[in-house]
Amino acid sequence: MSHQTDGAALPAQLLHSLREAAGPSHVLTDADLRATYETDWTRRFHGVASAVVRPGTVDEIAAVLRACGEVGAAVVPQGGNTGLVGGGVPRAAAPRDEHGSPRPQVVLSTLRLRDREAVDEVAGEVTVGGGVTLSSLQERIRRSGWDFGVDMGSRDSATVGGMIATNAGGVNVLRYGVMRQQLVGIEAVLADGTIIRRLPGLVKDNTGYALGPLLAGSEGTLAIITRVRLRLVPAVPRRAVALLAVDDAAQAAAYAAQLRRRLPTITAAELFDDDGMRLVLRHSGGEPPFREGHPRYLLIECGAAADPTDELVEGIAGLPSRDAVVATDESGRRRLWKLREGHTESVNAAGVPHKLDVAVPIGRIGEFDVAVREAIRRADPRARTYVYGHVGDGNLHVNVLGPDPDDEAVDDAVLELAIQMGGAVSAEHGIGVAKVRWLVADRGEPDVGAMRAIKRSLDPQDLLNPGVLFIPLDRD
Ligand code: 2HG
Ligand code: ZN
Repeated sequence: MSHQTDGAALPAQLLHSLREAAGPSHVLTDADLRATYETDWTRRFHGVASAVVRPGTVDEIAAVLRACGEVGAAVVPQGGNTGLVGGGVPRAAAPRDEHGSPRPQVVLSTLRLRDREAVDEVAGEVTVGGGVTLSSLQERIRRSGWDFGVDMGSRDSATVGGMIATNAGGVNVLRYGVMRQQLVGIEAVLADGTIIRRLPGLVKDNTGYALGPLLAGSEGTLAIITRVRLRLVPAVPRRAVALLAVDDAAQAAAYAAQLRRRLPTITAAELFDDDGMRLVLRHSGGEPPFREGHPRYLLIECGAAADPTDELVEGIAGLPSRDAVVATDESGRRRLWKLREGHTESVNAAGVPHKLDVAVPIGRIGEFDVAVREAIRRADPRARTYVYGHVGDGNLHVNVLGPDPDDEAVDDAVLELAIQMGGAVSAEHGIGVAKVRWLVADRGEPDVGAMRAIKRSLDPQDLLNPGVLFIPLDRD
C-alpha cells in the first residue's frame, strides 16, 4: 500500500493541454508543490502524481478530462484531502496501460470551485461549488438561521464535493441522515467531458434515473462533482451535551437507543473508550471529565430552539450510569466534544493508524466491540486498539496502532468480523484503495457486477480514479 511508487512521466502533449485548460499557474509539476496532494492525511497512502491540476470552472474541468482521455492518463479527484481510505491520492502502484506501462496520474483538485449562491430562503436550499469547505458553508448559512444536516470533525478542510463523493456521515446522522440525503441537485463532469446538470432543487423529482444519489458514494470513479444543491435544516441554536460513563459498548448502544426515543431533540450519540480518551488528553491537554476512568463513555447532544438542558437531564436521569456530567455553556460543551472529536488527530499523532470504519447492526454493537478487540489481539498481539464512533447509527471506527502500514492482518480480521456480524466494511469513509479486496465479500458478485457495468458504460477508459472501489476494469 505504501510501496515505492512508480510515477509515470508527464507527456508533453498532456502538459500543454492541461496548461491550456486550467492556466499555467494551476498546473503543478514541481515535486515540492505536488507533495501535499500526494499523501493522505494518515500518511498510510501515497503515490506520485505526474501533475496536479487546479481548474477553476466546470468548463475547465471538462477540458482537463478530455485532455487526460486523449493520452489515457488516470485522474485522481481530490477535495480537501481528508479521506481516510486512500481514494483521494495517487495510487502507490500506478495503474497500467494495455502494454503494461504505468499511466500518468493527474490529481485534479476541486479546491478552486468555491462559488456560493445566496441561500434560497423559500426552498431552504443552497447551491455551492464542490470545493467549498463544510465550515465555510456552515458559517454562511447559519447567518440566515439555517444549518446543514451533516457535521464532522474535519469540517475546516473537507469539501462538500468530496463529502458527496464519499457520502460522508458524521455526528448528526441519527437526526438528519448522510450526505446523499441532503442532496437535491448536482452538476458533474463525466469522464468524456460531458457536463450533467440538474440543479433546480426540486424535492420531488421522479423524471428518470436519480444521477445525484448515484454519484453520492461513487468515490470519484464516475464523475467529478463540481456543484451541489443542498437541503438546509432549521438552526438549533441552543444545545446541551451530556457525557455518561458506562460499563460497556452494549450499555452505551442500549442507552443511545432509549434516548433516541425519549429525546426528540437528540442530535448525536457518540461512543469512545478510556484508552482513547487518555490518548486525547495526553495529546491536547485538558482535564479528565471524571475523577476516575471508566470502561466506555457515551456522549449525547440535544439541540433545539429553546434550551434542551432540562429535557436532556430528565432523559438521562432514569439510566443508571457509573458517572455523568452535563455541559450547558459553550466552553463546557466544546470540552466534552473535544474528548470525542480529538480522537482522529490524537491517534494520528501516535503513529500511522489502520482505520477500519465499519457499520454494525445497532443491536450487535456490544458483541462486536468485545469480539473485535479479541480478533485484533489474535491477529497482532502488540496492536493498540481504540474503538470510537457514532453509536446511535451503528458506525464504529476501529483504529489500530502498531502494525506496519502494509500489514493487513488486523484490517482483514476486523472487516471479516463486520461482515460475519451482518455489518458493512465501510459505513461513511468509503472503500478507497484500502478495502477493494473486501467489496465482493461484502456486496456479493451480482451487486459488484452491476456496479462495474455502470462504471464501464460511463468511463470505458477507466480514467476516473482507477484502482478505487474495485480492481481496474482491464482485469475483468
Ligand atoms: C470521526 O467520526 C471520523 O471522527 C474519523 O469519521 C474517524 O478517526 C477515525 O477513524
Ligand atoms: Zn465518523
